[in-house]
Amino acid sequence: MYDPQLHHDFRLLLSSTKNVKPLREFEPFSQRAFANLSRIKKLFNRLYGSLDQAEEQYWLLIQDLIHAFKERSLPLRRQDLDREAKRDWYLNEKLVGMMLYVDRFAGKLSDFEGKVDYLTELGINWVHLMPLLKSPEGSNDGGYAVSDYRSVDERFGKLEDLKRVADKLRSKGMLLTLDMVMNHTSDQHEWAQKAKAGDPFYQDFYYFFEERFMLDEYEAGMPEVFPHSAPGNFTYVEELKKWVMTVFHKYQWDLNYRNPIVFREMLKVLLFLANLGVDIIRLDAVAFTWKIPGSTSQNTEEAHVILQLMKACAEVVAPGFAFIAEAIVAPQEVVRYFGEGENYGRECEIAYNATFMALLWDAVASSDTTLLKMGIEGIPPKPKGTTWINYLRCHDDIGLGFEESHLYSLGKTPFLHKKYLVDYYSGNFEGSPALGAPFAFNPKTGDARISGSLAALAGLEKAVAEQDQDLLDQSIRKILMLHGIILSYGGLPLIYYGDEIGTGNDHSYLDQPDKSYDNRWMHRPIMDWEKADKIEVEGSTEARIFNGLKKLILLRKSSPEMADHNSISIEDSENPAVFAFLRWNMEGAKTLVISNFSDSPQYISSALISRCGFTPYATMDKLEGEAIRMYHDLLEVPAFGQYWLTDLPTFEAFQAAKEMDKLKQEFEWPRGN
Ligand code: OTU
Repeated sequence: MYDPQLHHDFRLLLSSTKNVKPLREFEPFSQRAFANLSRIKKLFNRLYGSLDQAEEQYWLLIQDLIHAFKERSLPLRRQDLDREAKRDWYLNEKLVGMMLYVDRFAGKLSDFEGKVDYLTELGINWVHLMPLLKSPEGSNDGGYAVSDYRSVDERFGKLEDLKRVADKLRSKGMLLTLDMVMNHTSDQHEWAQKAKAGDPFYQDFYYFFEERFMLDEYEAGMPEVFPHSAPGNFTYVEELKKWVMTVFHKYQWDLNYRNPIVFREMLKVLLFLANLGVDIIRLDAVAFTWKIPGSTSQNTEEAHVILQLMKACAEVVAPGFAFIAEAIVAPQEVVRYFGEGENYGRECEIAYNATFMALLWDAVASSDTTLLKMGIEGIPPKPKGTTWINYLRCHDDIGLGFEESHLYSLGKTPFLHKKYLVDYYSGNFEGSPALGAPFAFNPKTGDARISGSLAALAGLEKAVAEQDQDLLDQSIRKILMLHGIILSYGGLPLIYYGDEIGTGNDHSYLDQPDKSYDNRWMHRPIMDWEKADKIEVEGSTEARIFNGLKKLILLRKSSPEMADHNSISIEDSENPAVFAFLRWNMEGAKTLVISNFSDSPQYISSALISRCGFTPYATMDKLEGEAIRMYHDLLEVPAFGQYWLTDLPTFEAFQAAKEMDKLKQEFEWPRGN
């Protein structure tokens, strides 16, 4: 929107800011600013318009943007322009991610550099390095309690090391994700320390209450995130004789975004991380950032405005910088983080598909994909240009909140079904091969979530311990089948470190007082590199999983229909144990992914294949690279088996492809082609 006064003032501000010469270099920035200034103002005023300092703070914010752009390196500015032209750089079928703790995976950042080849060997070209900014020794929630957003914790090295890693990844064409812990700081952060020392300016950075009754209205509506280890949402600060809001642990103080200075400070942190060379930022706990007394204080309108405003500002400074919303909330709520209404598609580009993840685990425990299908269909459509992170495991627990009406319609009682799943994955159910554990059991509600590594939940750990060959084979198939799904389902696959070699639970956390209260540490292993070496041993469990995954990754990358343009349809397999979906693109490429969630072979009819536009007897499975064989119009899907079905190339097409290959080898294509 054209706003002459705003634009005039902006020009004035820019030209009076030091070191913005040559102005020519600021051209793309100014253009983007002109396009966004009024929107930024509108969003800013929705949060802060009623404050006396609103106008002043708005211009300070704009000045922050100028400074941040000034700090942005030339290669990153150039990359921004490229990415603006290729808006779908993060929707790509070529992208495959892994998340890992640098210290637990490799040691220091400098050691991590030496492990990058291991990742590329698997086909990983995007890494999420879990929290590595400065955080207190001892309890720090795995780094999600940051005490300094501008330095790297010495456990990992120095800021210089992080910059070097970022550069190295970029030079290899790999993407980097870091966390932005935006809802809270550590109680050791300078702001918290100053607040504790009595400085009212910094007390305003947090939610403080002098009397208990003042917070009761907040507390009444707020659920507890860690009821077992951190009950309640407030902590008494003895020094001040005041209560401070602590939704997570008592050492994680919730930031008060009602204060525009907090917003600005956190935006500066965000842009600082962008300027380090982070490509995609994971915004932690985005659902929690704006509290309203009496409400759950999650997913509030204002929490969305905060993100929209951050996005609009980031677009001006660093348009090649994407946001992941870490909102582990109901599907109707998650999609709102992509932006809705006039902000449709203008909030976060990426969000965790936690519902899909939990539904997959439900289907595994039930050998039945009905709830999975219903659940997916219940996820509202997302805007084009946005995408999911599809994952099986991460550093957190698995929440089991399913749509209750779906469960009732299947004749299941939500509470009992959840209990079944918790028992199943804790190995407390007859016949369950799982070795996980309940997480955050809440005696008040009877609620619980699940901890445990993929290998533990899928039965592999038990198979190894009991030397049960059948169970071993079965769990490897299960692990590959599940990965095959996240690698082909619409979105970005994110593999959890250690899962590529079937790492089991790690119980060493129990001896560490800073971790023993939190059993999520059982699935945050110290990487066992001797085990990883076994990927070279033919037939070993590690080799079977690693190579199986590698193949799936290669196949994803060579199937352009795997790029996420909302091009997916869930298909009716007419067999509850079998999950089927079709991926396609506008150029006519398509793949039908069929997965069997049971431990016995299942059959699907050729009608499914025909319905998806294939000729049943001229269809091949990309995974095996051969034509499928059907008997009496039925296709057998082995126990925990999977197909990626596509057209069998005709003899002519095959010949033509061969010719093409020959041609490619004989000619060197002219440059620039
Ligand atoms: C996130 O968690 C992180 O992933 C957790 O590791 C942190 O403990 C937490 O934030 C605090 O920083 O906020 O939006 O196990 O699923 O706390 C959801 C519970 C979150 C997590 C939940 C999640």
